Amino acid sequence: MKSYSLLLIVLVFAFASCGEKKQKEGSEVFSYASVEIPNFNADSAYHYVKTQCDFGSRVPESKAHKDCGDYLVSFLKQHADTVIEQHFTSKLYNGKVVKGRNIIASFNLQSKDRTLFASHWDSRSWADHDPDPKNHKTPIIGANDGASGVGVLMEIARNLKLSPSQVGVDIVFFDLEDQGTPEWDESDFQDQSDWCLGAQYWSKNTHVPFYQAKYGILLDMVGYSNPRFTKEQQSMYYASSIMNKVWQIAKDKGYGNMFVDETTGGVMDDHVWVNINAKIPMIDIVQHDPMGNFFPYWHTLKDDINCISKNTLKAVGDVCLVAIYSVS
Ligand code: AHN
Ligand code: ZN
Repeated sequence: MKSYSLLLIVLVFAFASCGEKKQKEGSEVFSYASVEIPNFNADSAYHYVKTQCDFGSRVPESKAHKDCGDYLVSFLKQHADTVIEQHFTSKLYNGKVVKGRNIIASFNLQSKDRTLFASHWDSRSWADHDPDPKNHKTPIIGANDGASGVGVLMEIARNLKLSPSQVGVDIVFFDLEDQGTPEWDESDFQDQSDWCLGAQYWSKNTHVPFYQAKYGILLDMVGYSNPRFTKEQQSMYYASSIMNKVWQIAKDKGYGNMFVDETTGGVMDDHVWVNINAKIPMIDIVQHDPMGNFFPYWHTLKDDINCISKNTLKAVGDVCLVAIYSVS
């Protein structure tokens, strides 16, 4: 009799602590809060990716770039508390000065505890990695390289409007990430400062003075089928505990086949400048392999909507939503 009531007490406790499942990753211990996590709709994210692609290549100084920028601003204005546009100019690798436009949307401005999400929204002006050399000077559509991360974050913005989060969230769409020196040009920027021009600008001129976030997540090329998101070296250098946390979330959600426990070399991407200049620990979720390659159609004319897998968008979106709503 006595042992039955003991069993009952144990069971009640086991149930009560369900939402507080403790996780261990290295020395890191964190708990999932028992809050409802909104549903990331992959069809919706796919639609946002396609809409961007339908404008054409979003390369600097083009109509598609202007129109897509306007679309992103108007979308975010319908979902966020505030939207700030940063207009700036930058010099490309060849000395040409172009206009850039970073777009920043903020949610739950009251909260001092903030998380930063970002992606680049420009597409590359040259398909310099295309197998056919005659395409090397043609702009790409950038469905995966550009639109995928933005599409996932738009779907997150839609969810944040419907189900406001405890933490404050800032979503930044960086411009001019992908205009680094083409492979057919001789110029050599040893420090790779010809890439990520929008992130370089924002990280030195944040949209509000002294902006701080607890951590940041950059999404780059997050739409290809059966991706391998590795623990990229720059992210591990600046923000290993965030990276381990996010990979643990992915594993717990059943996405361990995409978020693999493998380290790969550093990628020059927007997060590097956010880490260096804004001093916000930011990781990059990016498809990358030990040879330093990205997805098979990287910087080719085939980086179009056919590259996009709803499963991949869903996995990345789900992981980000858990990070926002359920992990402190
Ligand atoms: C370099 O190739 C130097 N960086 C890759 C960053 C990138 C390009 N992300 C998307 N396109
Ligand atoms: Zn690129």
